[in-house]
Amino acid sequence: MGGWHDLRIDGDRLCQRLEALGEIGAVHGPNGERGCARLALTDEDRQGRDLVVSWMADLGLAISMDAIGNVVATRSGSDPTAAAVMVGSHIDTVRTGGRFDGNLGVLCGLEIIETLDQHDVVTRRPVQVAFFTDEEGARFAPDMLGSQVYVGALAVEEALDVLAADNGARLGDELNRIGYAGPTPVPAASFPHCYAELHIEQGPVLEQEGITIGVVTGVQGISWTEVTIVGQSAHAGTTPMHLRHDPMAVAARAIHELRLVAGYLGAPQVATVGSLTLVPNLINVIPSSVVFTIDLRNTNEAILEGIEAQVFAACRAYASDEGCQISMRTLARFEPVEFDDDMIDLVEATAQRLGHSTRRMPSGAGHDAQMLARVCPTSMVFVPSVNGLSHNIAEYTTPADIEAGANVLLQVVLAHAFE
Ligand code: HGY
Ligand code: MN
Ligand code: MN
Repeated sequence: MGGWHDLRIDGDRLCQRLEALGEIGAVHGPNGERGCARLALTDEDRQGRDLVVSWMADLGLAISMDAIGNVVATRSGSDPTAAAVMVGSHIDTVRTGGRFDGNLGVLCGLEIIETLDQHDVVTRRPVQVAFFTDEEGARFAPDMLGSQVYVGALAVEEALDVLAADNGARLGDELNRIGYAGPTPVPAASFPHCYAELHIEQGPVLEQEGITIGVVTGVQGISWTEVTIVGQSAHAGTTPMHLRHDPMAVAARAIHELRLVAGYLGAPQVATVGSLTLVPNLINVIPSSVVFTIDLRNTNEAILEGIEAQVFAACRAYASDEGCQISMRTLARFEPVEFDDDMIDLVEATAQRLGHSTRRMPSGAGHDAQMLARVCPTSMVFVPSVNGLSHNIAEYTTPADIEAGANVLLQVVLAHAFE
């Protein structure tokens, strides 16, 4: 085929950037694990943003920052009126995050652009690399917050008023504090011609099947709920069991029910209680209140709605049995997303042309791509996660798989950039 079909990225340069960005908020484990903690809009996130923006500037890109802190950097094409080909992801992490989740997709975008520059490639369409604010949602729910605002799925005013789970800070104030409340209006005035995202799988499937490239067909539905149960705080030693109103007893039954229902439904249903807070959280005091989160996901919307109804009804029944009050707050709710058939086919054909094994699969994790899919043809490229680990400081993907995924993304970009 020749021409741009033979173009390849510089894997070492990409891995060096991953290493450098991974040093910001670095978390070292007892067994040599090297993770990252750059929760959205913290000082570490600012430092990470500053480093990536400096790399964008070094590449001479036109950099725009919008009102929710999304950053989009553009390499010009020969036709300035043409809609851009966009790649991107996020650079915020969970508190026990890895160096690859999100970061790989953004830094691969920079690597693609540097490769095009190195080979004096002139594309017709502009090529853009973006990082979106608060993809994780771990500090400011919902997740994919910045890309939702970018596509118009969430009003910026509502997003700016979200309060942080850790210290109650207002998102808009934190955005101002770190200097990333940008001038570009949201939603975006125009959308990309297409969007593609390179991301680690964050699960065990590719590794277990010995597959290099995951051709992502869509993203499963996501349901996040915060449950607050209020009981009667009392002495642990003097209060008979039948006279208690113990919110922890309600939470324990609810969490057990969650596991039973998810187990009964089987894959792909998943259910997680990742956060639980007792007040006053003391050994000899029956709690006054318990707050916990429920994360439910399924590729099938009807089944997801079914488990939500079943679990929420169980929570209410258990609270009533115990004489406790219960309230629930939806933190995030996204239906399953199907990506664009042509983009999926392109990712698959490109990976196979480059000689890689492939398998089609939905994403278990949420991604900015599921928001971009609302406004332009979108798909994703997955590469394996060692031991299937992510949202864990042991998160790792090999340089060979990183290079394979990045070259697939490069070729997907070029397939659209000249048309
Ligand atoms: O929760 C998720 O799936 C993503 O990491 N925000
Ligand atoms: Mn991610
Ligand atoms: Mn993540």
